[in-house]
Amino acid sequence: MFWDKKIETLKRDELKSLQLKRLKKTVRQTLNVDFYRQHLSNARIRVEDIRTLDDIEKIPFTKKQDLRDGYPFGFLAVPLNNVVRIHTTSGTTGKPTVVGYTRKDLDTWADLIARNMTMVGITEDDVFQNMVNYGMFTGGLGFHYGAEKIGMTVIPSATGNTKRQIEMIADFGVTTIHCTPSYAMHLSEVAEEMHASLDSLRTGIFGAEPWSETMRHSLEERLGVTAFDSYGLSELFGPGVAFECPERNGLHIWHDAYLIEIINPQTGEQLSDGERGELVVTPLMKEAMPLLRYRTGDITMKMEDGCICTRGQKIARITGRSDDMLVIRGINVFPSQIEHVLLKIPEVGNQFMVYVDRVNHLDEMIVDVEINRDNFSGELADLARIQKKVVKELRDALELRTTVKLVEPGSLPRFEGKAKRVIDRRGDTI
Ligand code: DLL
Repeated sequence: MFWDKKIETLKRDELKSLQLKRLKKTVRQTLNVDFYRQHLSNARIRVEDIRTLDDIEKIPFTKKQDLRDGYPFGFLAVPLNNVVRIHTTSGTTGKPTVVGYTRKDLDTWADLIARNMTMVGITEDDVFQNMVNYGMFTGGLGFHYGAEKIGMTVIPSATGNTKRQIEMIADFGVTTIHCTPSYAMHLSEVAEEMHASLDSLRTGIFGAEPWSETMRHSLEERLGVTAFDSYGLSELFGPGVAFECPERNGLHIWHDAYLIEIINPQTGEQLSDGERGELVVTPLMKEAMPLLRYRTGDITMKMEDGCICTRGQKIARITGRSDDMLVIRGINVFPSQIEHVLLKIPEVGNQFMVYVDRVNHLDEMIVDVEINRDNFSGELADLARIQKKVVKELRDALELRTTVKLVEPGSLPRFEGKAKRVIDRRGDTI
């Protein structure tokens, strides 16, 4: 099913000429921003120098820190009275990043979300419960207006009060839910405790953080949904940048709206299809806050062209962020790999926390995971057996020795938004 078949299935040549036209317009639009006027002049680039799509490589990257330095409105390319909404991303340190939208931006964004949801078979007949934060986070209002555009029945339930969320699913006959995968896992636990029926559910849209294939299987089984991965970031409107089609093998990126490159995060060099690196995006349809070659920090790769759904080239699911990657005794570890291992072990639950310490100059990784009472005899010997098993599975997958602590079911934190499962305490050690 298509929301805008012509644009979603544009032939390569037509797409390239549309991208080039929009790229030139975007570069011109950025000249309203002091930072970009300086940035382009330092690199000796004029709009006329962008003659082909490859010319984009002449333009230097834009980094998250540049946006932070422009706080609050330094990156707006239109007067503030043309900005009808702002969102912010909460950074872990310092000032947040501010994103502005014109009325046209909001319309473009809602349209991209509508494309995504229509692609997976959602229609105006669906009842949609949007269980994410409705404030400065882009997931709430972003999906809300996209869903309304399709004509779905929207329940803006936001986060919190999980029992009430479950009652609403049953009472309103909700067919489609949207939340972070970690909240979906919590929702399924609470529904099980309540012996609640979630029979009306058919589709789960999960995103805003990395999640593994094992997590997908687990959510599908527990919630009775088909689960789709949704990717986006506030700087590029929010959700809606890339989304899985019913094939669920990679995410379609909307190439008429986003020009993408994959680079080696260390050298900035372009990588080929099939090589994993950092996603760099130049949005082609943003008015209030155009960006050039924005470094997302997200790790993925371009996949081979030719999905049977006939839409364009896909990217692989995001494995993590270049800055979330833990380097433990020289070995690269993404939290999603740990999740993948733990979810395959029936004796433990699906919640975990990872702590990283430096002890006598050596990195130590401690993984706290809840025991699953259904598969645990209660004997001390069984506890030792399970612990050994988890250590072994983690070692086999990560090639790393970890300390595993088995904890009581329900004792680890649950998350309503993005999960924070890693606490790196190495900086605290003197
Ligand atoms: O998380 C937008 C969003 C809302 C996407 C709802 C999907 C659903 P930010 O808060 O700016 O925006 O965070 C963006 O989250 O750079 C990724 O690191 C991560 N991220 C988003 N989607 C995925 C995903 C929203 N599907 C940052 N898989 C991005 C992995 C994701 N990571």
